[in-house]
Amino acid sequence: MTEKKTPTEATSEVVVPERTNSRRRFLMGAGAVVGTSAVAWPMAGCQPAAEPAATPTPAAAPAHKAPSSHVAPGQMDDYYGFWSGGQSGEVRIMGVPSMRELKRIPVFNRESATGWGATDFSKKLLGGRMAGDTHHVHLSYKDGTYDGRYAYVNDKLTARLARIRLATMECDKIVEIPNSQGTHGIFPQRHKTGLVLCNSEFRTPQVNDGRDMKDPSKYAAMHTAVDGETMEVKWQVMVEGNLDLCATDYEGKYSFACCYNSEGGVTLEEMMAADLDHLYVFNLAEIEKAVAEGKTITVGNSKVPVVDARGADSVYVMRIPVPKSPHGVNIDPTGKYACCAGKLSPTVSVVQIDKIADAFAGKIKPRDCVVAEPEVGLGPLHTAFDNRGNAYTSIFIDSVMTKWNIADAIDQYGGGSANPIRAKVDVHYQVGHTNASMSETKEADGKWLVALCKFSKDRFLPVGMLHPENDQLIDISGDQLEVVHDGPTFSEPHDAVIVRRDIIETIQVQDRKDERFAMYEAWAKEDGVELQSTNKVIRKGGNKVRIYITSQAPKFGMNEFSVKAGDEVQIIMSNIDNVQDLTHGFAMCQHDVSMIVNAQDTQSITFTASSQPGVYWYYCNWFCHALHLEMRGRMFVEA
Ligand code: RUQ
Ligand code: CUA
Repeated sequence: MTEKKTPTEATSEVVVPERTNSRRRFLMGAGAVVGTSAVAWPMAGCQPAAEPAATPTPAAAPAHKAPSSHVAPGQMDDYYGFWSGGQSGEVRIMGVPSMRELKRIPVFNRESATGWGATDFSKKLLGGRMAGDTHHVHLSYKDGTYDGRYAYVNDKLTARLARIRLATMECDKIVEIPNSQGTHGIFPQRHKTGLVLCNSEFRTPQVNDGRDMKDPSKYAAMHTAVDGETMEVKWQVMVEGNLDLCATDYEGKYSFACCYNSEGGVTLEEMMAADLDHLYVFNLAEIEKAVAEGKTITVGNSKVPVVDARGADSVYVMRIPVPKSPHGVNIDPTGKYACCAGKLSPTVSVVQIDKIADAFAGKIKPRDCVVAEPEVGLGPLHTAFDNRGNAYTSIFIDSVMTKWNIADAIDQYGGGSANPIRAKVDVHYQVGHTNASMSETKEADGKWLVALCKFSKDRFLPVGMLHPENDQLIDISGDQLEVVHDGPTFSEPHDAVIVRRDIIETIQVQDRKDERFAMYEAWAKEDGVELQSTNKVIRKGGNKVRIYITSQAPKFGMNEFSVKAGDEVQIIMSNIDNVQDLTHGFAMCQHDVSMIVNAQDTQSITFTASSQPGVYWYYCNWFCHALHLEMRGRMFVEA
């Protein structure tokens, strides 16, 4: 093992070129290489053999020839892309291949446009929290492909899992995961809407109540199962290593987690010390059996049953040794292989899933499940697939995408002469996640690949200190990889899935089946009113006032109402227009109140009336009609 350097030491040796753009790339490379240069395993074979040279970036397309991703004005995309929104806490919907942003779905964030985080229902889901960090979006499955019902997304910041109902593209559930910090990788089961498995990346004392704070050897992490239908936490498995990315098989037998810190370290140096870390395999049937039989503990205040699987391999968990701080684990569309990207090793370890049962039974060693380990480049992170037996791995340090063939990689590992590397293409720059059209399903179709690059550097107009990230679209339909589109993005989409458009069916006016309608109906029943026809001020006890109001373009059902200074005012507004996209809003001047109310929808929001008596205008803040500006009324605040 060569001597380790901290990133600061390494970068301080770098002669900084004049242009800031190049400097940034240089620094990234130098800093990142600390990880790899310090890695002994398996550096012996680390020199890329006869790999094809990276394809040069295509020059700007000539004006007369549209790129293959061109979607003409008025034409629709073939795919929905679901992008996480990173630190923005949201989820984004993109059209693929045009890479046009179609919508933002607020989830863990406060959003002014829709009132998410301010409306009564969203406040209830968020429980007062206003920030999030979404990384991984995945859709619910049936028989190995998407069923179009739900999307699930993690929140790393507060260890939460949220669900989006795809019919409305709105968040309908959020659950907080106990005994966890840094919930990172998530993956739903693929045979049906079953469990959603969630990894906590940060190890903490269990119980985290002040005990064992300074003793990391007592820290542990949780692999948590949430019921994808009810969004209740069903069980947890406690393990010693911190868990990164997550995957599930196609049969409902196993879930997988990459563990990059087998050292149990709490500093960078400690976490990078070992040459081998692990791919954890969780045996779901055995875990559920233990839960059913009560062979569980509880941790802290949580009632969730916990299977304690720390220490040695057991019927519950097996640890397959893989080099070195592995990051992404992805299952190929045949369901046969789990591909685990080495991050600090230039390799991807390919685990043959049908060997796992023998390893659990002790007939073979866990490491014997590895059937290939191709060298794909420096800093492999995530892998996507086509329908022709090829894998596409994002290579962070080299800033390339590598296409390699799984069968050839297995042949090479077994001593054969095949070269699995098929093609490479430069991406710009430092690619993190990647995904291909339908890649996470058995219906992978090998058409489009996205490379979510963490840095764009010199590719766009400079916009201040932070440059956009760059989501690049790559045509993978041919033998080579062709970058066809640069997509600047803000606030770090970490991951994306690309879904055939026929799978998604949205509603055009609210069907009033969302869970939140039960809440509105209960209030209406209590007050003896009909939500969609009532315009009325109802004084509740004390200083509480409930206001039922309707909207129908271009008028509110009530032009004025009166409250007292300091009243707690709840607006319950129903949009009774029954036309698609005929959206109204309710905005109250000087009160920080703004919310969207879609066609046939009801929304509610609660605020404190100003202590300053006077006239306050409310208005419709979503364009709805030629007389949209006239759609307003007065709130009289009386002393
Ligand atoms: S991680 S760059 Cu949050 Cu998905 Cu891999
Ligand atoms: Cu109603 Cu604008």
